[in-house]
Parts: sequence; C-alpha cells; structure tokens
Amino acid sequence: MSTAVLHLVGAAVGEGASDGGCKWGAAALREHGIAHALAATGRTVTWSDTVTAQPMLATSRLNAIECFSERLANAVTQALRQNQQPLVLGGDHSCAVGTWSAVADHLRPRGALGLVWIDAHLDAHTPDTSDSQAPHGMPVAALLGHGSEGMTDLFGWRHKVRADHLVIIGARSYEPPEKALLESLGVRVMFMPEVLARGFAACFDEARTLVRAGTAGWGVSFDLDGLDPRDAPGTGTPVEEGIRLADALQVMAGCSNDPQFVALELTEYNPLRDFGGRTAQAATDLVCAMLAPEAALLELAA
Ligand SMILES: [Mn+2]
Repeated sequence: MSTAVLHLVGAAVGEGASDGGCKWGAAALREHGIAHALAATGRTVTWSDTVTAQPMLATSRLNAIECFSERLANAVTQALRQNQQPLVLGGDHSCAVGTWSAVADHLRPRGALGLVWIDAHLDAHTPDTSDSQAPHGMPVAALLGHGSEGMTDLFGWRHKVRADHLVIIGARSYEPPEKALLESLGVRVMFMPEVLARGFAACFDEARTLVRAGTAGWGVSFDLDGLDPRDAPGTGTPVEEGIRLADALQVMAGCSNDPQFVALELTEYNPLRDFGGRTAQAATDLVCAMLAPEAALLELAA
C-alpha cells in the first residue's frame, strides 16, 4: 500500500518504562526531519496531532498507559478510516497496545491481524509476573489477551493477535515467565542465536510468510533495541549483540509495497541517550527503507 498517504502519529509516552526518555522520541525524530526524509522517497506524508500520555489524569502508571492506549488507538483508527497508512513513532513500547488494537479492530470485518515483532525483549509480562511493573514489558501479552483489562480489551474485545499470527525476532533478554507464556500459547520466537545462525534475511522472510498466512493484513512493530547497540545506542533498554542495521535496511526494504501491509510502528527511541544523533538517523533510514515506494527502490538499485 505504498501509494497510500503515510499518516505519522507521534506517541509521546515514556511512562511505560523505568527511564521515561522515550517520551521525547517522536518529537526528536520529527525535529530530525523524518517526515521530510519519507517525502523524499516519494511518499505523501501527513502528521496527526501527537498523542501524549497524561499521568496527572491517571490513578496509577498502569492506568496512565491504559488511558493513553485508548487515545492512541483512536488516532490510529482515524488514519485507517481515511485509507491512510499509519506510521506510529514511539514512545516506549507500551504504545503497541493502542496501535495494534486499532489495526486489529479495523481489519476485523475482513479477518485477522498478522504481526512481526522485532525486539531484544519478549515484552510478554503481565502485572502478575513483572518485577518492575513497567507496562512497556507487557504489550505482547496484552495483544495476545493476557494482562490488565484496560490493555487487553480495547474496543470491547480481546485477543487482538492470535498466537499463530505473531512472530518475534531478535529476542535476547527476557524472564522465564514471559518465555513460558509464549511457549504455552505457541508463539514463534526467533531468538538472537537463531538470527545469527540463519541470518536476518531468512528469519524475516519466514516470519513474513507466517504472519501473512490466514490474515487480512500484517504490520511490523520495530523496537529499536532489536538492533545492535553499535548501530542504535539511543534506545530505552539497549542489549548487546543484536540485528545489524545494514541487514535490516537491506532485508526490510520495500516491505510496505505488499498490498497486505497495513502499518508500521517504531518504538523505544530515546533521544536523551542519542549523542550525535546516530540512532535518529538509523531510525529515519529504517522507516524510509521499509516505506519507500517501489520506484524509489529501483532507482537506488540502478
Ligand atoms: Mn519492546
């Protein structure tokens, strides 16, 4: 759907993490010129109002994320109703609950949502298992239907993503209860040793095939900490030995040209740790590669 208008939604949320720096991620990417770079690939780009988490209107951190999720979901729904392609810019990864609940709800009359989740972590905690109680460690569980009702039941229904329609790539830092939940549900996780052994290209191709099968549309939730910190140091929770940026740029280039591709989300950019702006540039290059129209890619290859 790369002919669709690209609808950028800033998700100003850092309350889901222990270090709130990601709250400023979308604003920093905007200032860095991400919209201009996307327009230069040939896409038509529009911004909607930034959705900002409001802890002062909430009763707890979890409640702040629940309220924020609902408001972000409404913004993403508006973009989809206008037949535009959402690009959600986080924000800590708790924003995924709002983003993908909206996409799933939009697709629902036609079928299910497929999701490729790129991340150093599994993000599959629930309030019952999380030591830190940080909601950015919970969106995968919530989308699968486990966790607080305010996160699982947006739009009045649960199980936004089915286990067999979700693939996680790049995981290398997680806790036993998260792995146990995903194993019990049968989610395919490509841990980092598998990515290093088979190569990112083979892994992403397999993941794409899996999430496209039996779904009405698919998308990518890209946590920047899935990348190697040598390429993207400015993230919420960096973990050594990740996916190399050059591989991601090459392998994911043009993936939005698939008519079944619905939305992209980029999360956990922390400008407070991005000295020199290298991570902002990595994030910009990534979204441009993934969202570039066919023509722009052919031009690059020539
Ligand atoms: Mn994450």
